[in-house]
Amino acid sequence: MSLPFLRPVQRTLLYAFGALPLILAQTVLGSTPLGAGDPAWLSYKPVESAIVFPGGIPDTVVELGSGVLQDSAAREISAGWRGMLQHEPRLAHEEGNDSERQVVLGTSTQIEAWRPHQLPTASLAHDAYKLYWNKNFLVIEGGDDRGILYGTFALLREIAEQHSLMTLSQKSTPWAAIRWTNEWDNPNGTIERGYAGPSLFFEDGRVRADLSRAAAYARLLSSVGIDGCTINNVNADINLLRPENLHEIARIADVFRPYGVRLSLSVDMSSPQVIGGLKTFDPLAPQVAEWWKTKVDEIYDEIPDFGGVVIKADSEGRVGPSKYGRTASDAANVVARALKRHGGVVLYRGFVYNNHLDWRDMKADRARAGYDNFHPLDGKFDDNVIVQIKYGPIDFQVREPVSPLLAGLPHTNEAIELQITQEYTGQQRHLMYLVPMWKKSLDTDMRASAVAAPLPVKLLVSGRATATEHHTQGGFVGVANVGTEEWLANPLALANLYGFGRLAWDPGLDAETISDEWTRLTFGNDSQVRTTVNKLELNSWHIYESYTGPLGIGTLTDILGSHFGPGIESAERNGWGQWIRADERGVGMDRTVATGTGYIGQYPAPLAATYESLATCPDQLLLFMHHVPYTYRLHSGLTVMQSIDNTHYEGANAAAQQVSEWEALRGKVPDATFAEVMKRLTYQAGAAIVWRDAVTRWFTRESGVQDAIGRVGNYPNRIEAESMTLTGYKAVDVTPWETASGGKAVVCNLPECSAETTWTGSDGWYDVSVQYFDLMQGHSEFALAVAGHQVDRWSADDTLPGATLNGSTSTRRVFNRVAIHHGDSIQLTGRPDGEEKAPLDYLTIMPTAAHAGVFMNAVQ
Ligand code: GCW
Repeated sequence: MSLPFLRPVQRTLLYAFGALPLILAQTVLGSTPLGAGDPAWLSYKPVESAIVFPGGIPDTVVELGSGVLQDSAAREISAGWRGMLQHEPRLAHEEGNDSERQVVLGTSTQIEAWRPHQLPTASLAHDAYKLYWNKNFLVIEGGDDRGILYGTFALLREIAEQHSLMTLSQKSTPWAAIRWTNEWDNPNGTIERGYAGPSLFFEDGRVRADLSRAAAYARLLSSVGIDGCTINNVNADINLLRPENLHEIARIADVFRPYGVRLSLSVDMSSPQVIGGLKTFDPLAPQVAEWWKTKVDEIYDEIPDFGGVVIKADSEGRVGPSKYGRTASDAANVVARALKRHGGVVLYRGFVYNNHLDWRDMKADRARAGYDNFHPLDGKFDDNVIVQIKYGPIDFQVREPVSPLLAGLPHTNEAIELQITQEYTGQQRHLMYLVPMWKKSLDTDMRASAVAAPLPVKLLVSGRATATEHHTQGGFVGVANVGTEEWLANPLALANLYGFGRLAWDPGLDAETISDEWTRLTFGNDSQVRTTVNKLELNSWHIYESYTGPLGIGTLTDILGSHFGPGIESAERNGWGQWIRADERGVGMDRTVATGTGYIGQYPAPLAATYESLATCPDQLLLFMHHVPYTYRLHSGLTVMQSIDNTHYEGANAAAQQVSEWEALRGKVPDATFAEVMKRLTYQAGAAIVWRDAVTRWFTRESGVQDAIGRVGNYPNRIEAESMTLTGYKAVDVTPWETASGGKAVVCNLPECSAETTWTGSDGWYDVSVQYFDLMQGHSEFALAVAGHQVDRWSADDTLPGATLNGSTSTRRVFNRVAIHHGDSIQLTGRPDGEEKAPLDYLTIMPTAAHAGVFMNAVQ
């Protein structure tokens, strides 16, 4: 049998047809890191120094104090001056000649001692900074040494944005004390819900020997004001608390310290029993309290600036205080008391719910769980406990109302938990800038009364919302899950890590400003690059939401598997409680007080009233709050069903459009970045079609309501693999059915199979796309031949999440501008590899002219 794969691709044919942008023929997401310790937004590209420092570049950096933080600040200024201004400053501990321009670093106290009574040293809070000129001195004053470092990064940001610093005068104080990331890293080097390769911290069950990436990460965190990092999974490996491991973990704290990042650990509540050998882990047992105290003292012996612990208990199979009939506050407090004298805190997660709910019970509701479990404990937590609450009551969905628990703990410290890693939001393969979504939560007004002043969530997590004994601090936790592949693998996803830090520092910043800052720092100040990148980032939430979960229903992803591709019914009829309650009559969870689960009643009255009434409930949250018929008319005037169809088609078209927008930046951003983003946007454009078709077909079948303009189920340019002439290939059903066109695919159980069709259209130039499945394991090979000539071949070597044919593993290969004549044979050949049986779904053949030569029109 001839092996088409061994024949060279017929390049002459490709060139003759002007094989456009081969990049568009690329569907495979490789894992090519741009290099260890990639500088991300700290790349310090050259700027016009005459604009920034019209009076001359300060040539000396004077550290008034000493210590690692001031040293880091001075080193950072050197790096910034070198990269952006092409000058190497002198580092000194004493000022030079008064007539020379110099940068002076010091705490308020040091500055007062340096120029007694001459400078306006207002009292600065911890971590706060001021930047100002005093004669020839550009002063970076910090409330403490960490404030100096934050001020330094702020100054460097100003330079990178090429602002004139002639009249620089800035003061900035962080919004809240807790600005942490959580990393869900496991000792074996994997990261739960991490999408950028292995851990920076662990490998093969131990702390990595080389921690240079961890150090580089601390620098990135510090540059946006993040002051804490929890290095291990909240599903905590209990062994990390053993003495030999703590000793190793201290090495990570050592590389964090120069950047003011305090290390913290996730701990398991059963530690006193499992590694302490006690008979119990009952938080009220004196020996348990003693164990925690001894363990915490041991930690501080190793890590004197240890930040504290994160606790996930009584949640998703983790044990907790309920085993002994104790409460979350009992559990949090026993650990908090051990930490107290060292200045450490407990972040106790509010993500406690029953994952064995009875789906038949129309009053059961997972969304209620946070409030039901924690509100009764308000005021019972010690003052160094902070309850860490996910922004929404379910689980990091593409749209959720804000968790009512945030307004339900007036006498408790609270932090909001945001997710930087894109678990349910496209796993960094889909573009989604999360800042606008986070801001929506932070800006939600939880006012307790119609006449009282607004009470936005951002105020609730500041620690200043109410003056009570146990409500003194708060903050922001971002689940980052960075890995060794360029932090978040997708270069554009780094705007989320950057944005998280900036918002935690100042939630008043708007999403546009943050995107633009990040873009300028990352790519420079070119206006076309700024416009394009900002547009892509700012539209991305809307686009992703449009082709996934509509009207607040939840993301509609496969919740029982990878949380990536569509899997609509996975939400239904199981104990996880992410129900969408869709049947032939209607859709949505009735969470009203009047007839539903009563969830809405957990909100303060005015907000509850808004959600309770169909007249005022926003369309975007309709199906989260209400069960309605498919014919229900939205405020937009569309019926629910028509809105689902329209948004999914618009979303898929918009996703395709992103590819051509990015194409315009070829040569304007680094080549490797360009290629990596292009691969991902190209993949996304195809995946959006898979999503579109799955969701619209599923709801059409369920509701019996047809798309008013006939798009759903009608794909004129598509040829199903199972309808082609098959040699060796066999048709199989795909589960869930809506994730394959026609519900079927073909698979090959022989060394090689083929699927062939004869072109019945007219002669012309066409773009051909092949929809196939690429499983996590296996590298099947494919070839496409037209009129007997191979025009393309590729390997299914991506690592899409999944081992079966479904919406998570469905992907496509696009080949543009190929000449096809009436009567030509079009043949696909597949060679399986292991369990990956060269699976094919369908072929699409579109006239090239119909869409200006670029394969971007998703309507196919
Ligand atoms: O979103 C879910 C994730 C789990 C995670 C859990 C949590 C670490 O699917 O992987 O567990 O949330 O936040 O604890």
